[in-house]
Amino acid sequence: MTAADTPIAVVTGASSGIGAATARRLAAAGFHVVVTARREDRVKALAAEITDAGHRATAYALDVTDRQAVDAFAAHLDSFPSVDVLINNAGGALGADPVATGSPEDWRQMYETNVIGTLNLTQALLPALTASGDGTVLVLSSTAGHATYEGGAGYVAAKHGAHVLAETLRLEIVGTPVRVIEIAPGMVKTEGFATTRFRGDTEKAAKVYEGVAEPLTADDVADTITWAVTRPSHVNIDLLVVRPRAQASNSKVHREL
Ligand code: 8X3
Repeated sequence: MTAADTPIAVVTGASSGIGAATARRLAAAGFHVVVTARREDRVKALAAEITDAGHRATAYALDVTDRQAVDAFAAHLDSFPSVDVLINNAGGALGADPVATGSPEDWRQMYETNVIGTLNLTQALLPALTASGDGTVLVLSSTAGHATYEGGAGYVAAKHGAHVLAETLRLEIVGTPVRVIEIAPGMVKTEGFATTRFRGDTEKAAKVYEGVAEPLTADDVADTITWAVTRPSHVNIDLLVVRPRAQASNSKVHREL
């Protein structure tokens, strides 16, 4: 960790799900968390909740795809003693259509949030992470970043992009005091992921988890992220794939129906 008393961790997409759970866990582990998302009311409420629990948190409204806003955010962080950890969590899926009929606009948006958003934050904060003397860039990819499935191509392509970004960055900055961690979760039941993917169709969203005894929770993934980030500085968890026991691959899921 940095010489500063309290290390600073930036979490994107912290308005709900894995991002919010990760912010709670990192705050409890001793980080001052800077929680960002487009929905300002949500990150403000989360920061207040974390502060009320006796930990440290700051809210900042941010769209990771807006480079000017990201640069302004990086400038704002100059007033903090350091920036030690970046959790690139913002992202998500839109649609589950076959290649033959998928919407190019969905594909574009998924590339923007999952890849360009991660690129924006990583580029903007890398100088500060390096200056901390002990920085961590974490990319929350997905098992979709490692294998494909029918109806998944747009999301799978975007998550492969996020995986490649992490892998390439690790090669390029080796020798600097920044490690690059990729966490690739499989089936995680969060409040928003499937509902967003199916544009509010809760029936279709529920089908994703139908009969699966225990999909991962946002907190399971947050626990994994926090574990990876709190390893000693010289230990780099390059890539960690985490799935529920009931899931053997992207398309092999045990359902009790
Ligand atoms: C989520 C995993 O299987 O919906 O990142 O693509 S999956």
